[in-house]
Amino acid sequence: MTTTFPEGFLWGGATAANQIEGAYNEGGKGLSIQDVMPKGITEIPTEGPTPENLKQVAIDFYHRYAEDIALFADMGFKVFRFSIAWSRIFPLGDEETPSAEGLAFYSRVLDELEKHGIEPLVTISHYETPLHLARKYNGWTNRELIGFYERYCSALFEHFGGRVKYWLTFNEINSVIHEPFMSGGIPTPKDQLTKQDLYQAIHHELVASARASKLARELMPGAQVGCMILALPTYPLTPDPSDVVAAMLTAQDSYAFGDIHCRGEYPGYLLRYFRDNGIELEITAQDREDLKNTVDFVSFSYYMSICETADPAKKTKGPGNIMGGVPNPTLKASEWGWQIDPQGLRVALNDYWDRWQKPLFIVENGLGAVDKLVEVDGEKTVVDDYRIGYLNDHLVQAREAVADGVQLMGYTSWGCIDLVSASTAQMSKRYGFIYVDRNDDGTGSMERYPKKSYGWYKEVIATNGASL
Ligand code: BGP
Repeated sequence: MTTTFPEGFLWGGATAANQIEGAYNEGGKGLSIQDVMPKGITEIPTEGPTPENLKQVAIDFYHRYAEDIALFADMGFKVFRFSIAWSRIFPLGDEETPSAEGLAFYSRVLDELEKHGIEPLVTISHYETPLHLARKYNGWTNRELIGFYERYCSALFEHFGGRVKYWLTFNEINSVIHEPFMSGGIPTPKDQLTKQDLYQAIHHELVASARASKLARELMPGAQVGCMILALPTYPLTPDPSDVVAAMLTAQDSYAFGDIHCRGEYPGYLLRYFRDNGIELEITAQDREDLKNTVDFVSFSYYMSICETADPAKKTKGPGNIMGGVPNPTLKASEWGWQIDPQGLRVALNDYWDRWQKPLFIVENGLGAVDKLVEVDGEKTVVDDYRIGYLNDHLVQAREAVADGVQLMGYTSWGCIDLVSASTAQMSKRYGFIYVDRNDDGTGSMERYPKKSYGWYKEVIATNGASL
């Protein structure tokens, strides 16, 4: 008998505020770092907001949330992952009092989810540090951000505590190693940022994350707090033991974040890395106490695996290796070079479960592709069999992992509705089950059209995965 997904499995979709909401200067919102990133991760941030930044309007979820949530409900979503824009609640980030208007918007979103019986899964910080905190404090390099984040969490937990059970502290917290501005609000250019400052910033985020867990336990009994990690299963490029060790060391970049969140202290291999690189962090006795507030579950994104090698001559870089590693010669890739490896998901699930023994939640997975709107039986749609194939293959592997004994809470596919891409800042890299008529030049009617994958996913949810 094939093992199926557990009863009550949380099927749904995932988004982030800056990629869907738009209304970047409405409702009392302050600027976030995304408002000066019109080109995604590739270019230097602009001085101020510029009209070509598609995130200014995004897919206008700020005004269309009711319509969009109704579509998610029609697909049968049990859970919807979204982020709260920090700069809607604290426009500058360092104020004393939260914005009533900002809180009211998310309260309306929660009303709508409750109406449809959809469980919210809230990311507290998803690549959208208030710009003022980046510019005035140099982002997370500054210890003061722990206090600002804690105040922000208190406001959320006090207002939404009874309504939101599942919380994620920082989106893809390990990505700060590669993307210090997007992930850590650190404006210092990457090549000028010292390892010392980078790891001190990481330390502040880790303490803030642990303090959020502590606060959640105090203010919201019954709530569950998870960390969120960018999963990057790392294989040795060849069976040469030197490549195996190289892969092990690269994998530790991601493991470290889960280890600290799950074990409450720094792992030995990271302390060694600090010693070897002359990094001496300021870690107070209180920090050590705080870090002991471990998470209830581990969530992660999964898009690709990578290879690693010790041989400098083989250290090629594929277009998809934005987080490091070298391409795997056995795998095909998406149009953006992200290598497609469904079995890697089973590997990651088994690995994380064995390592941390905490329930796991796949909170991002999906295929970015160029979609073409066509007419079928008089209705506009996208025939996205490639996306169905991708998702089906990954879910089959998730089911294998469940059969392996992994405790899996749920699956939220990334960009369940088309949204602005994080890396390219464009619309044309689409992930959704729902097509949004908006183009890279900002034109388009904003109409929503269900794609073929919409009906496919609805069936997957209705059958709890038996249709895969
Ligand atoms: C993750 C981010 C998301 C999302 C996704 C897809 O790293 O958490 O915000 O955008 O990747 O990436 P992209 O939009 O660059 O294709």
